[in-house]
Amino acid sequence: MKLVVAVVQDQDSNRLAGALTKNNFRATKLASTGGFLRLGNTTFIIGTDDSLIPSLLDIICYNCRSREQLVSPVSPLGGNADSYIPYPVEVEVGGATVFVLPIEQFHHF
Ligand code: 2BA
Repeated sequence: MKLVVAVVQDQDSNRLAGALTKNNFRATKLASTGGFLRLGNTTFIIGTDDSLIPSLLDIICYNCRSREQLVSPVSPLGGNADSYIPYPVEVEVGGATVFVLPIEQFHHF
């Protein structure tokens, strides 16, 4: 058995949750925040059999799009302004960041 942790953009979370339910995957949705952009995103935790990992990854990949996001750099108050970029910078975010972890034990009481 594996634990899949998938960080996705909020815009894709309902679509992905629906697709997971439709395909009989059990999932928990957590509200999360990206460390870099400091924007809300959604983290899914999904426990499933090893044999189902490829189809789960297909579902995540199909339902999560990558998007351009503008980052406004914070001004360096009292700091060195030499390296400060005074305009928003575009970064590409997602589709999804996915970790697949082994599960030592699973209990469902
Ligand atoms: P954020 O940390 O807010 O990152 C959003 C996007 O900003 C990233 O998209 C990436 O394109 C860019 N980015 C992040 N850190 C950067 C840095 N140090 N320098 C330059 N650009 C940077 P994604 O890579 O698609 O990541 C989307 C979200 O997935 C992240 O949001 C974070 O919440 C999660 N994530 C990504 N990699 C992770 C990791 N290794 N561990 C835990 N969470 C991760």
